[in-house]
Amino acid sequence: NIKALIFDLDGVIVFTDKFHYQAWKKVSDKMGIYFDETINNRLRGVSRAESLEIILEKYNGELSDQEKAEMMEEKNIIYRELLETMTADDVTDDVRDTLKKLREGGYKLAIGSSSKNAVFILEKVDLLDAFDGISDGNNITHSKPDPEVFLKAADFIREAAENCLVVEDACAGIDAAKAAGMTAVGIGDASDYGKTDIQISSFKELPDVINRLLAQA
Ligand code: B16
Ligand code: MG
Repeated sequence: NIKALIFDLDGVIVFTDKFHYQAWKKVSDKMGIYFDETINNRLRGVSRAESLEIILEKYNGELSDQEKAEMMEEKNIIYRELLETMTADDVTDDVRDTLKKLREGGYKLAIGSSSKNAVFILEKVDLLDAFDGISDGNNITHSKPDPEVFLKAADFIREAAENCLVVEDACAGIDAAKAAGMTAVGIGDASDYGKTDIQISSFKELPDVINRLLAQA
């Protein structure tokens, strides 16, 4: 019985991969590391530290933990400058209206994101109040595909995992949702991933998807 929805942030509610790309590109260019959009696609849903490890596959050399930390810090400063340009217009009407409709329907809504910048992003796009709980990169020790981020989200909104439906754009996120014992809805990149329970092509299909699940229950 679906009583709550947990949303991934990047790739579902907002689209910041272009900013991740620009920021990582600056940092990798400075180090002479090859980086392109294809590599950037592999960073979807992956933590900052794991993203750096993927980028460093093209680096011939060894970096100390301190040097890696500096690269991540530099990337994050550039990324946050780019995030500063975001406004309410960076969320589609479909997303905003659907969230409103779901809340009016009595569903609890939460965020389950790997990002440490989740609250900052939600503030910028004026969606902080749309959610009852936010689980993000700051409250987890294991990133997706580990279920921790979604289990914490369910905890925050006091809902049993089996009553939660997760909306995700990344395969690692779908795996995490299934490992948490939740229903997984794939959108965007994850929409044709074999492990999704339900695939959608647009956010506004969500209320119908839930109604269908409730009718089956
Ligand atoms: P940050 P999500 C993820 O967000 C992004 O998809 C991923 O590309 C990024 O590396 C990760 O957050 C960490 O972000 O550097 O801001 O902590 O899709 O889980 O909402
Ligand atoms: Mg995502």
